[in-house]
Amino acid sequence: MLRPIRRALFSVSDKTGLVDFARVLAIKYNVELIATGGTMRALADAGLAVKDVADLTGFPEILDGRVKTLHPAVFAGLLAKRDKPEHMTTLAEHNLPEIDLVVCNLYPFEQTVAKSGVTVPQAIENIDIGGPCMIRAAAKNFEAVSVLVDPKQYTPFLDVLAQNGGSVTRLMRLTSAKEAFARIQQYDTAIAGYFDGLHHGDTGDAQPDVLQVSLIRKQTLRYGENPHQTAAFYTEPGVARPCVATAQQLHGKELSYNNILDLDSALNLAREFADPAAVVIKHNNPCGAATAPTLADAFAHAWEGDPLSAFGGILAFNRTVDPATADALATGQRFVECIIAPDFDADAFEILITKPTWKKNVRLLKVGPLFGSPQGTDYRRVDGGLLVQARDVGADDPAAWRVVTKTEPTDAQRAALWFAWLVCKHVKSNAIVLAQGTQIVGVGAGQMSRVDSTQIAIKKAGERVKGAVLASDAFFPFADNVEAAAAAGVVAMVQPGGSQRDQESIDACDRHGIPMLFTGVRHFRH
Ligand code: 93A
Repeated sequence: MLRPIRRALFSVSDKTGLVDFARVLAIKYNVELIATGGTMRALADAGLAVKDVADLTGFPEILDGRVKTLHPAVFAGLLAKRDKPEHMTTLAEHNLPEIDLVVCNLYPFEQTVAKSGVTVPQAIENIDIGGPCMIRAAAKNFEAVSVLVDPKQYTPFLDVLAQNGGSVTRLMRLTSAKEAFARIQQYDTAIAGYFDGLHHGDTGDAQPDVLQVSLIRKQTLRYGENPHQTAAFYTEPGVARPCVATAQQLHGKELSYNNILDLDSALNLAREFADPAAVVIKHNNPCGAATAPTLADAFAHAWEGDPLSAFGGILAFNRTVDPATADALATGQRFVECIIAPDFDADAFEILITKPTWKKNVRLLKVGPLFGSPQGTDYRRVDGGLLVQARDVGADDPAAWRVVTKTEPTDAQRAALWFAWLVCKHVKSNAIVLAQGTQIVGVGAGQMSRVDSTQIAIKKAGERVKGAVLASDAFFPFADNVEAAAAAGVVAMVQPGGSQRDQESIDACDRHGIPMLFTGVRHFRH
C-alpha cells in the first residue's frame, strides 16, 4: 500500500547527504521536518524550515543529550496503527502528530571503540539509546512508517517517492525495516562484544579479595610449548567477543599451544589499526606489520619487513582476506603456519587451500568483525599465585605527546611514529621498532639491554634504516641509543621519557637535528 510522507523526524550522527535529502523532501514533497539538536542546526543552517523535536515533545533535551527523543510524543507518533481507529483517537486526544518517516543513524559506537586509546566512559557515551528505539519503533510499524538508517538509502528512497507521486511503497517500507533491524542487530552485537570484554577492574572497582576464575576446557592440545609437556586450552564461559578463543577454524591441522599464543598476539596487534592491516608474528613477537590502502599491499609490506623471519609465521589481518591478498600470499616460496582474519572471501579461501605446499596444513581461522582492543583483565601464573592486571589498553593519546627537542617532527614523521609506537606495544621488552611510513622495517625484541635491541633493529632494517623512525617501549637510560640510531640514519624518535638522564638523550637528538617526542606512557611487555 502506498503511504504519503507528510512528517519526517531526523536525528543523524553521520550528516552525509542530509541537507540535500531533506531539501528534496521539504521543497518537492512539502514534508514537515522535525529534528534533534545538531541535526536541526545543520538543516536550519542550510536555510530549511525545521522544527525542534523539543517543540514536539514539549520537553527540552536533558542529561547531556542522553534524553532527547525518548518521549511518548515521539513514540506514539511512530507506533500508532493507522488502521486502528482507537489508536488514531488516542493520538487526537493527546494532540500527538503522526510521524511517517524516521531518518536516523546512530552514535558511532563501532568507530569509537575501534580507535586506539578509547576509554570506557568514552565508549559508553557512544552507546545510542534513543536512536535504536526510534528505528525499532518505525520498523515495527513498517505498514505505515518508513525508516532510513544509512545515507546510502536516501537516493533509492527519493526514486521511489518520484515514481509514486511522493508516496512510499510497502515493498520499500518492508525492505527498509529489514535493513533497520539488521543495523540494530549489528550495533548491539558490537556493544555486546565490547561489554563481554569488560571486567569490574575497568570500571574502577578494586580487585576482589578472593578471585575465583572458572574456565572451561575447549580442547586438549597435542602438547604444550614442547612435546614433553601436556597441555589444554581453557576458555572463559560464555565468551562471545572476536578473539582466538571464539575463532572458528575453517581449515588445516589442529592448533598447537604455540599457535594459540601467537594467534592471540597477532590478532591483538592487527586490531589496533583502522586502515587495512597485516601482521606477521614469530615466537610471539611481530617481525612484520603494515597498513596500506589495500589489504594485499598491507600484506606485501608486512612480509617485506623481514621475509627471512616471516617464513613459517603466524599472520593476522583486520579485514576479510580477498583474492588479491590470497594470491600474494600463495605466490613464491612463502610458507605460513596460521592465518587469522575477520573472514575469508570464498575465492580467497580456495586459493589458499589449493596452494600445493600448504594444502592440508595451513590453519585458517575466521574470527568475525573486529572492533577495538580487548578490554578487561590479564592473568599471569607465577608459582603459588596469579598476577592480575588491567590490560594495556586505552593509555595512549598521540595528541598528548610532547616534542622535547628543538626540531619538530613533520606530519609524516608523526604518523610513522604513531604506527611504530602501536607495534612497539606488542613487542617483548626491551622493544625497539623501526618504521618507514606505516611499514615495519626492523624490530629489536626481548633483549636485556635496550641498546642491544636498537642494534638488532638497525641490523634487521639494513639499508631501510635510512630515513626510518624509531619507537622505544620504555625510556632511554643513556644517550647510547640515540647515538646508535642517529649514526644509522634514523630521522625521528618516540619514547616514554622519564629517565634521570633524559636530558642527555635530548641533547644527543639536538646535536643530530633529530626530533624526539615523549609519550608519558610506557609499554613494557614482559
Ligand atoms: O543519547 S541518546 O541515546 N538519547 C536520545 O534520546 C536520542 N535520540 C536520538 N541519543 C539519541 N539520539 C541520537 O542522537 C541519534 O541516534 C543520532 O545519532 C544523534 C543525533 O543527535 P544530533 O541531532 O544532536 O546531532
